[in-house]
Amino acid sequence: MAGPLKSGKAKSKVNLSKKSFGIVVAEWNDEITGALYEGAASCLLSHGVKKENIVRKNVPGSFELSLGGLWLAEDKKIDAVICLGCVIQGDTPHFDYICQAVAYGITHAGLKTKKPIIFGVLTTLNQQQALDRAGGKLGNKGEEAALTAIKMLNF
Ligand code: DLZ
Repeated sequence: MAGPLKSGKAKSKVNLSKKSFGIVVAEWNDEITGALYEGAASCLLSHGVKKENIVRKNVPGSFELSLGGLWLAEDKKIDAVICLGCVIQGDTPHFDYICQAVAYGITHAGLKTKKPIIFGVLTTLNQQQALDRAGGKLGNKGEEAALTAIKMLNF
């Protein structure tokens, strides 16, 4: 296999109908992050996760995903968290600061809570690269993030 499972079905030994997922969605670039959410949620549903066991929370931007993810993971009812965002490079170095901060923050939140907190953040050079990865010609990274969460619950 050249990389992780990007779409389709993941085998699950755990009963996913009994698992709860938190999905944190950044409002910046909401056309993209909305599509990532649809990909993640439909993937979870197709694996037997109950609709009522998918909790969506929005945060303003990708920078806030770490704290939003941490808060959801601290909830005893939540088994895994998926963080969805899209940072598009601009003229200033904001891109590097936000990407580094959110990558570190999500890692830290997972280690602190000992729960899977998945990094579903697109870090692209332009809008087209983001569209390609949010249901376009390169698939949907939200779906990939959901499959990663399922795999981690099967660790
Ligand atoms: C400020 C900012 C900029 C310039 N670009 C993005 C972006 O491309 N994607 C994204 O998710 N958020 C962006 N933000 C907002 C920051 O993530 C954050 O919400 C603000 O800096 C407030 O903390």
